[in-house]
Amino acid sequence: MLSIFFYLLIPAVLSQSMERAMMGANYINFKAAELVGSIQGTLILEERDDGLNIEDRLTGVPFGKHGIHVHENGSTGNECLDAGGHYNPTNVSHGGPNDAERHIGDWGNFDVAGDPHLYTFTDHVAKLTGPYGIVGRSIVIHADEDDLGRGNNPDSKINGNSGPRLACGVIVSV
Ligand SMILES: [Cu+2]
Ligand SMILES: [Zn+2]
Repeated sequence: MLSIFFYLLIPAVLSQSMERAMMGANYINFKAAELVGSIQGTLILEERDDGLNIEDRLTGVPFGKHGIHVHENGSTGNECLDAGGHYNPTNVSHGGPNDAERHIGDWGNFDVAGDPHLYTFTDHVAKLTGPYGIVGRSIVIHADEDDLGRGNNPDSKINGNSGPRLACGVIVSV
């Protein structure tokens, strides 16, 4: 039953977002990342006047908090390790989504309490295109909580110490 539910809903999200995007002049800035890994789902990204809108619909996510970031490489091989580190073109420390110092795609955590996980948020730093555009790079969802750079772990300032990679997807045009 769950898989039927999932497959019915994904096209609905896609077409709804696509319809919205097609109505605006910025329809070329409508992208998506299809995940591979132990989580199934799609993230829809749309650049709007008020920021980058990210809409997700995921299934199979263990309940709890999971770090989500934009990683440097547009590659999902080797169980998402090929995605590389956080996309960090200006060589700054890792942070949370509301911090002044953060990586381009430091989106904090998904706090998952249901399956499927449906969530929409707006980021005011990451952009799809331009000098630090994230199209062609990848999104990674981690097994553990992102400590937003505030932990005592040596990895906190690098990647939030959010552990293994559950799933990843390359940001592409749809
Ligand atoms: Cu990450
Ligand atoms: Zn980061």
